[in-house]
Amino acid sequence: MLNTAAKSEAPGTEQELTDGFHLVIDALKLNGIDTIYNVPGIPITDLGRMAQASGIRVISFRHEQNAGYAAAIAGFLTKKPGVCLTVSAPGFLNGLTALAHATTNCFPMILVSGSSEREIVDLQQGDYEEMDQLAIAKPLCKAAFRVLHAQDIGIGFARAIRAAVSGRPGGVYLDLPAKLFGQVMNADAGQKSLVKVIDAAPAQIPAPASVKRALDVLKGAKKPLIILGKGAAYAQADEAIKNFVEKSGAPFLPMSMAKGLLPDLHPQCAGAARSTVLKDADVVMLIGARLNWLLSHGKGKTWGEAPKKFIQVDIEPKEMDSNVEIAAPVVGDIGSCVSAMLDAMGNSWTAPPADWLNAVKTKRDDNVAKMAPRLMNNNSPMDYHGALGVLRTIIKERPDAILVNEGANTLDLARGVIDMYQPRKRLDVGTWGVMGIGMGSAIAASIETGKPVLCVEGDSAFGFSGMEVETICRYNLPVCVVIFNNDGIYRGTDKNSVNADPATTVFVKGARYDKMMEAFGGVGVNATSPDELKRAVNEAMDSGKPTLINAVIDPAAGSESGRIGNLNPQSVLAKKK
Ligand code: OXT
Ligand code: ADP
Ligand code: MG
Repeated sequence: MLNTAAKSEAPGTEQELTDGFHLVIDALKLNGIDTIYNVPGIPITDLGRMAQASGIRVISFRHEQNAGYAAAIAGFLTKKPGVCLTVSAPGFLNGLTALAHATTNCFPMILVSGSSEREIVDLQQGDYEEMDQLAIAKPLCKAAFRVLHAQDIGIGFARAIRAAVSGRPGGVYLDLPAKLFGQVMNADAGQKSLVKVIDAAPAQIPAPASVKRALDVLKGAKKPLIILGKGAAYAQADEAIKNFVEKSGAPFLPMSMAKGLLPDLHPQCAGAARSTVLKDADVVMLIGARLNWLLSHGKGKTWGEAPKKFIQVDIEPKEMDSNVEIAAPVVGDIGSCVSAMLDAMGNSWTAPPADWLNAVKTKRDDNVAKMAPRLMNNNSPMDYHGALGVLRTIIKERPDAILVNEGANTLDLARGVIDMYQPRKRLDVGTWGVMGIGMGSAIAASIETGKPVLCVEGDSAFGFSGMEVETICRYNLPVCVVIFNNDGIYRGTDKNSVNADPATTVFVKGARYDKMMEAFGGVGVNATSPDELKRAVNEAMDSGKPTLINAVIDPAAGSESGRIGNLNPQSVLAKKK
């Protein structure tokens, strides 16, 4: 229903009017967008107020980057574009990192930003917050548009929505100069100018020949492996994927945010035998996962000596052969591709050879057995395994809770220790390994799903978005933040041998992050042992009260860069000194 702004006043010409503010809100509502993540200010303060008054949920953050990360993960969770609304220049730039992150991770998101007057910006005459935002956004997102006239708002939003969710999803920038909001037009004409996007992400059916080729390659495998990536989680084709994997009988390896698509305790899960399956598999089928740095580009030591054939299922044709030859590309949306493969498998698919399945199982059982005793300790201060052991049990008991995770050791160890049981329950740093996604992801996860959220954060990682604990308290969200406080980045033990400045990687010793939560009316707890941690997290998850637990971790427990220390360049000169 159109949101009419006013009536024209000229006698004898009375007509219903609308304006840019109302048309933006109507365009969003018409397309089912019911939440905006924003930071208010000139020129979008009233837009936020009016959107809220019209029934859209407007979540106001303390910093646009966090609002942007919230929008990005909302897109991942819902398959609808997450919308972030920012003010011009500095607000826009703050949101831009998140837009680039969304694009890199293939999450649909729209960054809507107010901007300054075109005439002044283009002549560089120094407008309030002057910046050519469209030009700056363009290389960092999938598409970028500017709307100059009220009658184009409908088309502008339609283009942005379609660009964000169709094909490979990604970030879209929509530039709305301040003047646009006040432009007035006839309400009827305004309503007619709006566009409800029909079939925004059309199914992309794979070519039957590509499906047959993929199954032929898979059938020929002696040591098959299926790798599930976050594209598979995004696709929401959970049942088809589960049926396909089970029918294939092949071990599967979930990438970090694909954990839980099938439970980590599924008998075919090879998560705990990662190096073995990557090294020894002869045929690898990638479903919604790219052969980027996280998979060592499909070559080198990680992948072993034996020749391999890759099958890749992806919506983006250009992804094929990006790092190594893809023997069987299947281009289409994952739901359609996996269903087509499942149909074409028939009823007599033969399970992979038993020696392969046994080898994977043996390695998995070994690794699980090796880790088990480390998870049971009750040391104080805690080590990572002791603390994660209790969180692992808590997620097992509450499988529909959402786990947000960032840090270095805190990330890498939690990924291995905490088993996931349901799809799209693990949200983390994504393709760029970005610190700062924590609070935005937790807030959006809670808003979009209504589920409780457990946020496991390194103390450094938390610092990137920590002020949003006020947002969590303000909206009274069921978010429990656990900070693995080891006094620093990777470890709290570094020393500066030259002067009195602290070493570059350490923070204030013994900091009490729990006090931050108390400052805003939330619950703060200082936990010094796994027992205390368990009690505090269970209480938070039961009560749903915003809670922050400062989990005291041994400052010497972590390792440099967690599990990716090998990526640090080495200085030959520093070593010689
Ligand atoms: O098979 P093997 O034998 O090899 O064993 C594997 C599995 O089979 C086994 N496993 C299991 N065993 C038993 N049981 C179970 N259930 C099980 N599951 C698995 O365990 C091993 C390991 O398995 P895994 O983890 O699957 O495999 P692996 O080899 O690690 O996988 C490789 C990767 C690459 C896929 C994986 O490591 C990965 O996904 N890594 C992501 C890493 C990442 O993105 N890190 C974040 C960036 S690090 C750094 O850049 C940081 N910064 C800089 C910075 C950033 N990032 N951003 C911005 C905006 N500014 C600056 C900063 C500032 S981190 C950081 C802060 C760090 O400090 P914090 O205080 O926050 O954190 P702490 O470190 O805690 O202090
Ligand atoms: P991970 O980090 O988990 O390995 P990536 O982000 O590297 O995952 O890969 C995700 C892939 O999934 C991208 O190549 C993207 O094109 C693809 N993708 C996303 N959504 C779909 C979909 N609905 N159907 C098919 N492929 C998809
Ligand atoms: Mg730390």
